[in-house]
Amino acid sequence: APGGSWDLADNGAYTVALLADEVFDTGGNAVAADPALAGFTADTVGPPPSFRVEAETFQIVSGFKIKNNNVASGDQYLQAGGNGEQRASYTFSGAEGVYDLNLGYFDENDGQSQMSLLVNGVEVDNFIWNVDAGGKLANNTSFVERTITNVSLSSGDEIEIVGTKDGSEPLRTDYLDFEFVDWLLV
Ligand SMILES: [Ca+2]
Ligand SMILES: [Ca+2]
Ligand SMILES: [Ca+2]
Repeated sequence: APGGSWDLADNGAYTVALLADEVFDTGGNAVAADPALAGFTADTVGPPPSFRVEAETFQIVSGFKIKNNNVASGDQYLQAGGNGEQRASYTFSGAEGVYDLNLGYFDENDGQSQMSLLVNGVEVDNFIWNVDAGGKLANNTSFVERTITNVSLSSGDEIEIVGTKDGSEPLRTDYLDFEFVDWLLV
């Protein structure tokens, strides 16, 4: 391959040429040169681009309400609709692979909520909103991202966020970014 391995820049049509005096039969007779012995097309698939799914587009299973706020991505986020379990789901439909997930949310300083992220009912992360770095409302100071690394995903997998609000921190959840890491090993 050009450069030693196949990559996107190498995609295209190739011709295999046989040079003179390079291939011989058992009697020592050279096979005639053939400038167009064979051809093939290289069609390497590149990594899928990163993409964002707004939390407010998740299907609400219990609790969560959609709130408007122009500090949020997409001008909306999910927010706890009361005490008890808040749950929302998203059905993954991207390319099969390993992804880093970046959850954008507002970790306010007036509560320490709890959230889990599940894939097909299996918990892949569970964390307390205890960054508490900024203010007590949704704004630039309270906004944080949590990265959940190396999550294997296939089309049709159900991703769920499940949490419980605490104090005056109502679990304001903004988005989930999907960053492709690698293809799934088969
Ligand atoms: Ca907090
Ligand atoms: Ca608050
Ligand atoms: Ca949002």
